Formats: sequence, structure tokens, C-alpha cells
Amino acid sequence: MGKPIIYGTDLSPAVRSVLLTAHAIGLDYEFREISLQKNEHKTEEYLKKNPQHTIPTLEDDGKCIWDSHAIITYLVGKYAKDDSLYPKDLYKRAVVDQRLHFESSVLSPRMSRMFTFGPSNKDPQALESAKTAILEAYDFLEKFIGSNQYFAGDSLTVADFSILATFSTVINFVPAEQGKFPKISSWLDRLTKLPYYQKANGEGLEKISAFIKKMSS
Ligand SMILES: N[C@@H](CCC(=O)N[C@@H](CS)C(=O)NCC(=O)O)C(=O)O
Repeated sequence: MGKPIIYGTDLSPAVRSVLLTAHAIGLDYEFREISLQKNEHKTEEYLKKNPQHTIPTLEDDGKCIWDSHAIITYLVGKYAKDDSLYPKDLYKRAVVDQRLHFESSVLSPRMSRMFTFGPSNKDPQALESAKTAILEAYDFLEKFIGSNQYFAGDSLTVADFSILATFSTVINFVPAEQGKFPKISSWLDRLTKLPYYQKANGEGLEKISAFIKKMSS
């Protein structure tokens, strides 16, 4: 059996959530770059693996899985030494799942909307409403942390990785001021100190942040 293969590019937050998980569990994986700009996600070969043509896709033991949330929970279940990143306890797992669904259905789509604004679309009202929606998502996140250190309690879970990859990207569009969001600000500080942070999230984030700066100027 070969190594699990992760297809994607680290510009993508969804891909970076998979890289964070892979590094956290010490997974020996192969990374295959898929460039969206070069339309490599629309090739016949890639569409056979993932007809939805999204990145990331994981290929493990000849089988393919896509959607980062499905991938990260699968990787922990199959390869992690314990269940701390995705607890088996039903209530704890439900809390992690809720955070993952929030990332997927609220935070990530609200971030994606920001990529539609640029030199050819500067509709100020639409832009303002998109920014307000993001600030509302930050408010929710601040409440989710509550008195805990992490998003689903007092230890790190895949919910933190999923939210981290997207949150660290979206703050390029709408900063989360420390005074207004003290809990998510401390959480972000804590997560950036993870030994694998730079490799798994920081490097790709620098590239996409430079792109966002250029498109927003
Ligand atoms: N919910 C999906 C989102 C994946 C997604 O939409 N990825 C974008 C890049 S960040 C993509 O593949 N876009 C190309 C396409 O949909 O054709 C996940 O978490 O994996």
C-alpha cells in the first residue's frame, strides 16, 4: 500500500486544513499540486477521482474522498494514535461537527464572496454587506470559544484546523480587531505557535494573502 496522496494547492484554505491535520497526526503523505489557474482540476484524470472538481481530494489505498471536512475526520479515524482530534464521545464529536458545518456553510461561503470583489466589481453596498456578514461570523466564533482555549473545548480538534485555515485567510479582507474579538485573537496566537503551523498553513497563507492584497488595491 502506497502513501495517502493529497491533491490540491496550499493557496486553498480547505487544502491547508487537511495539511494541518496530516502534520498534527504525523501522516507520511504525498502532495500532488493541482493548479486551479491551469484548470488541472478539470482534467479527465482528476474528474475520475473527484467529479465535483474541488480541491482537496485524498486518495488512500486506491479510494478517493473529497471535501476537506470528510477528509480530516477520516484521517484522524484511520491514522491518528488516539481520538483527541476527533473524539469518539458522541457529544464531544457533535460539537466538533457543528464547528465543521459552520466553517463549511457560513464562514467559508462568506469568505468566498469577498473574492468576487475587485477592480471590475466595486459595488460599495454589496461590499459593505459582505463585510458585515463576515463580522457577524466573527461574533459567532467569539461565542463558540466561550471560556475554552479551543473551538470544541480545552483541547485541539480538527474544528480548529478547519476554522484556522479559513479565518487566517478571511482576516486579510476584514481584520478581526483584538479589542473586539479578544478570544479569537488569543486563539489565533496560540495556533500560530504550533510547530507545524508555518509548513502546513503559513506558507500557503502568505501566497494567498499577497494575492488578496493585490486584488483589493
Ligand atoms: N467544502 C469544500 C470546498 C472546496 C472548494 O470549494 N475548494 C475550492 C478551492 S478553495 C475549489 O476547489 N474550487 C474549484 C472548483 O470548485 O471547481 C471543502 O471543504 O473541501
